[in-house]
Amino acid sequence: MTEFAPQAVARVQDALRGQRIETASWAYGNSGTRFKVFAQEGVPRDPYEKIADAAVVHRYTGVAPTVALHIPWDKVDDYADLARRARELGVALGTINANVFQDDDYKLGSVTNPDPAVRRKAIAHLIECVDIMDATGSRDLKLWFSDGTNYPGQDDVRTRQARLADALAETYARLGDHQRMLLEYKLFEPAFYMTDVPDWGTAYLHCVTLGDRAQVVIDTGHHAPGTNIEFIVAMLLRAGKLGGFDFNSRFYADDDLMVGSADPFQLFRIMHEIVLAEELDKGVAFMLDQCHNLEPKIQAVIRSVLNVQEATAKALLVDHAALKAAQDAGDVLEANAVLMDAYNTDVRPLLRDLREEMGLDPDPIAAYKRSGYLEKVKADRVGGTQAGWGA
Ligand code: RM4
Ligand code: MN
Repeated sequence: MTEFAPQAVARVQDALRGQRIETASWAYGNSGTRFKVFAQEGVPRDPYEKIADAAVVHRYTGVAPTVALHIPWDKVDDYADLARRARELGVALGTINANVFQDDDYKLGSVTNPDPAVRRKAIAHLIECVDIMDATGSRDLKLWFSDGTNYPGQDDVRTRQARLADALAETYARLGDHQRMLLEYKLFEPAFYMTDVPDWGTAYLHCVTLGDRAQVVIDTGHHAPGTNIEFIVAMLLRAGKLGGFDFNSRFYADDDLMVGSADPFQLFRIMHEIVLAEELDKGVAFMLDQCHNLEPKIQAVIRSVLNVQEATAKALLVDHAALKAAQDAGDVLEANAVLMDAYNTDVRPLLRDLREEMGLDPDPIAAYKRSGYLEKVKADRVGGTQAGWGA
């Protein structure tokens, strides 16, 4: 195995110290499939308890200082108070995710619905989410639309695109100067014949029309099998349109498994593009969008944060000068070997050292387990209704 110079290790550790990974409030609640939601003991019963769990993830990892909210799953009377509580716990509220996919009204779509009254309702919700961002101090509004059709001929494709463009423009106009709109795409599901924002090209076209603060978000689970996601990363970076990631893993469809579990090499390749473009600390949001149906949730979120860190550390270890020299010389095998040397490095010792320097336990999962937090919340969080988006 290649030995890396101490200066290279120090540079990697510096970059990792500044990395930020946002966790998702819904990862802490109960989740499942359309067949069954398996409840877990100790699961939060309200947004305040979800934030407490997110704060625990940050306490042990040191790199997860924000938590994303999903509205209305995380609806509270006073968002400024929720933000204050988050600050007390050492974290902040992050991206606001809009939800226009769970009302009966949205059967034929939300912002693309043929009925203008339904479209108005959906747009009002998107604007309400910006009001919430003002109260929470959030930078990003993340939009994912389940809109689409199940049968050819069900509705007109171009008309639906025009409705979508109008809704996005109205919402974009409501954003403050420091706020961004992140538009997510997804290949299929729940619509089966045609999805209104199925791919990065569609998301990109809308974002270009809207302006600089409209950016595309890549949910790693939202592609066809075999899609070269790092190519999409490179294209969007080149166009200045990569707003962030919803990280998770997939084997089949939108499985929402832990990032870096199904294909850690893919995660490395994605982070390599980010590092190459020097975009690690320039505003690309690294978010988790996962559900932990079987495994203990907080521990799974910690594991996911560590997986992103490990992939980033490996990407930072790529010797760019050697890579470029091999590429320029047309040395296919050497170029590939430079990349694989970095990927095959065990970065766990480097990360353990870094955590010690940051005043953290070198083994976040062991430290979390020793803390007794899960046992405590299991005992405390009795009664009430557990959070979950129910399936
Ligand atoms: C969607 C999409 C969104 C997420 C919802 C729960 O598939 O990934 O980002 O908010 O699921
Ligand atoms: Mn997502």
